Amino acid sequence: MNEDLAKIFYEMAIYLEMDDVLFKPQAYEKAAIGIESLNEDIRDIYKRGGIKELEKIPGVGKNISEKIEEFLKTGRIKEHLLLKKKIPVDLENLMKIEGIGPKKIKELYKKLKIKTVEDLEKAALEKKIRKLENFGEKSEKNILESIAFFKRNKDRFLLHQILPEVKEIVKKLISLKDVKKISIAGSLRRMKETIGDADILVVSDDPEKINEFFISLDGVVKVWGSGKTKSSVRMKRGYDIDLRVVPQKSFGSALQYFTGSKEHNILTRRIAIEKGLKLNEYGLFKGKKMIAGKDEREIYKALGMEYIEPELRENTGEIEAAIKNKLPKLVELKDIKGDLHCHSNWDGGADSILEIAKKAMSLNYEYVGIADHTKFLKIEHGLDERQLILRNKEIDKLNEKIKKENKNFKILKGCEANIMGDGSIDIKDEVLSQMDFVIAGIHSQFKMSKREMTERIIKAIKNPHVDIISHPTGRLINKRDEYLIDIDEIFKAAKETKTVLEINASPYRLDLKDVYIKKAKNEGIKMIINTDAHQLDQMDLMEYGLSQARRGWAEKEDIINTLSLEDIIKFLKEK
Ligand code: DGT
Ligand code: CA
Ligand code: CA
Repeated sequence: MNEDLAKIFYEMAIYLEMDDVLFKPQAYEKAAIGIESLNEDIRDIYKRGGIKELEKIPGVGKNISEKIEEFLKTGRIKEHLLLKKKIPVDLENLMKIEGIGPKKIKELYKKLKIKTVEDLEKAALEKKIRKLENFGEKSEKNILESIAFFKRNKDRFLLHQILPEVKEIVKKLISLKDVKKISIAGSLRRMKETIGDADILVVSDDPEKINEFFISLDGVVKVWGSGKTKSSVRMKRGYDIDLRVVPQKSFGSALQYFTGSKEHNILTRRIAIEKGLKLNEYGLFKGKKMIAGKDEREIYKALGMEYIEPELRENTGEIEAAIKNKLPKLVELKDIKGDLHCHSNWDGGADSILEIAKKAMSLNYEYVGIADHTKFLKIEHGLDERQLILRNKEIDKLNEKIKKENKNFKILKGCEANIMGDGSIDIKDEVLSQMDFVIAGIHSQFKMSKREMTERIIKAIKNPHVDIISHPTGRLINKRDEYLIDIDEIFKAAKETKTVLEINASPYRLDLKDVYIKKAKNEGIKMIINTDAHQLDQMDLMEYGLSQARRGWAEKEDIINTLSLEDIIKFLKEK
C-alpha cells in the first residue's frame, strides 16, 4: 500500500515538474520518500488518528494528507489521473534512462509521440532525437547507451525492493504450525545488490497446505505453478518467488544448494567428487549412505572446509580460503558504533540534529556525524560557511547537554562538501578546519574523461581537510554506470593520504561495491559504512551497506565506524 502511494506521488512530482509548477514537485517527492521509508502500513496510521496522524509523516503536510485520505477512501487520486491523461507515457521506465527527466519526457511526447523506452530507442536509432530543441547528437548517443544499460538490467530488482516484503512473508509462514523450519535462499540470502527472483525454503510435514497458503498470500498476482514440493508466484511489485518444501533431513543440503551461487555450487560439488562423495540438494552421500544433510554447517565440515557465510559464496576464492582456514572474520552489525553521514534539517533533510542523535542512541551507537550538504548544492539547501558555523554551535550545545546526562555519546560536526569540476572544495579551508570530519563527494559534472575525473577525485583526496570520499565511484545501480575513473590511481592516493573511502549504504548506490571493497581491503585502505540518511528511517539502511562490505570480505579492522568514540576522534584528527 505504502509503495503504491509513494509511486503515485513520485509520478505526480514528475508531471508537475513537466508543467514548470514551482515547489509542488519537491513537496510530492518528499512525501513519496517519507511514505516509502515508513515502517508501518499507512492504512494503520490513518486508522489510528486520521489526517492529523498522517501529517506526522516526514514530508507530509495538510494538502498531501488530504490526497492520502482520498487515495485510502477511493483507491485513486483524481489529480493524478488528470495529469496522467494529459501525457500518457511510461514514466517509471523512461525516468530510468539517464539524462531523461520530466521536461524532456514532455518534449519527446509532444514532438515525437514517444511513450515508452522502445519508442525512444526507435526514434534515437532513426536520428530523430538530435533534431529536437533540447537535444543534440551527443545526447542522442547518450540515450542509446543508457537504453542499452537499462535493457541489460531491467529484469533485476534492487535488494531493498524485495527483502522487506519477503521477510514479512517468511514471518507469516513461520506462524503456521506446519512450518518446522524456514529460510530465505538464493541471491537474497547472499544479499546480492540486485535480485532476479526470491527463493524460500521450508520444512514441513504438510507441503500441500504450505503451498496453498503461499499462493493465496496478499500480493500474489499470478501463480506460475504449484505442486507438492514447489510453488512459483509473481508478486504485485513485479518479481517472482520460488517456494520449495523439503524434508527435514535434507534441509541443510537444500539450503546450501539453493543459496548458490551456481558457480559456488559447481565448485563445492567438484570438491565432493574429489573426496569420493556426492553432493546434491538431497544431501551429501558416500555411496548410498547419507553422511550430512540436515544442517548446512555439517556439509561444509564434511567437505573439509570452514563454514562459508552466504555473502561470500560467489566463487571468488572463498572455497580455497575455507579449505586453508583463511576466511575473513566478517564485520557484523553489532560492530558498528556510529554513522558519519546523516543530513539534518539544516540542509533540507527531514529531522533535527537532536532527533538524529536520539535515533543513533536507539541504535546503540556511540556517535553520529552530521554531514549536511554545502553551498554549491543549491537544490539541497547546501550550507555556506556562516551557516555551518551556526550549525556547529547548535551541535556544541547539544553535546554539552548530552554530557551532563552522562551519556557516552557525541554528535560529530561534519559536512558533505562538493568536489568541484577542478577538484577543489566549495567551502573555505578556515571553516573546514573547524569540523570534526569532512566528507567530500561529487554531485555535478558526472561525465568527464577518465583522466580528468581521476585527477579531480585525487585532488580532493589529497586535500588535507578531506577525511572521507562519499560514494566514490558515483554509480546508481541499474541506472548509471560509475564515472570513468582509474580506480588503481584513486586507491593509491587514498592509501598514501590515509583518506577513507565510503561504502554508501543507500540501496540505490552501494558504492563502493563489493569487488572494490575487497580490492581496497587488500591494499590496506580504510573504509566507512555510512547511510547517507536524509530522514530517520534511512538510518536503518546500515544493514545494506554492511552486507555489501561483507560481500567484499571486509573485517572489523577495515571499517572505521567500528572504532569507539574515543578512537574515531583520534583517527579523524590524525589525517
Ligand atoms: P537470481 O535469482 O538471479 O538473483 O540469483 P539466484 O542465485 O537466486 O538464482 P536462482 O533463483 O536461479 O537459483 C537459486 C539457487 O539455486 C542458485 O543460487 C543456485 C541454485 N541453482 C539454480 N540453478 C542451478 C544450476 O543449474 N546448477 C547449480 N549447481 N545450482 C543451481
Ligand atoms: Ca533467486
Ligand atoms: Ca529462483
